[in-house]
Amino acid sequence: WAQDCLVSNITVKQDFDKMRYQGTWYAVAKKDPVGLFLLDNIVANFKVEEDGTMTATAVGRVIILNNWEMCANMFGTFEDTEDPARFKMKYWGAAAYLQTGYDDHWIIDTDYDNYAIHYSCREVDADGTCLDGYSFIFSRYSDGLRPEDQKNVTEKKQEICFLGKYRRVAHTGFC
Ligand code: ODT
Repeated sequence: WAQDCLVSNITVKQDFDKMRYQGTWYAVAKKDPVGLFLLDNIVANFKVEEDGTMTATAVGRVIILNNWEMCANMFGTFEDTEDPARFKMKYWGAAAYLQTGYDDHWIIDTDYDNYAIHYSCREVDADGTCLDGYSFIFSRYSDGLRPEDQKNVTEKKQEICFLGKYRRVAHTGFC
């Protein structure tokens, strides 16, 4: 199977169910974008509002204004698209000096109870591959993925062409 790494060929979770995705997810690994923001101790909490909109809060350690280390409190709303696993995420911080943005937010795969793989390509190159993107591997458990989920997660990392580009996300209790 020849891999072309085209963003338009990336497949996502079939029939994604945002109700089952709700609750707490711990980032266990991250592929950073250009100008990375969230460093570690990243925990997201997803919810579906009464009107059906998915929203999330996230915390994580960040360094702002060259050397100030803090926990960022972030908020996001997820706009639905024609594909239930592809959203547009509008995000902002509790404080004005935190990042704001509008990113793709794709759920590549999840079993809802243990692991999830999130993907965002911010800039598609002229050849259709991703020039600047980020990805989170989430676990329902702060101490990492279950051994039985690791093979599948590794395969998905390869399918989104980010294999080898992840770093571990520590949970030290900072946030
Ligand atoms: O950290 C980076 O370098 C890029 C990512 C910045 C996005 C932070 C947005 C948080 C918004 C609220 C929470 C949502 C949870 C999302 C899950 C995955 C993406 C952060």
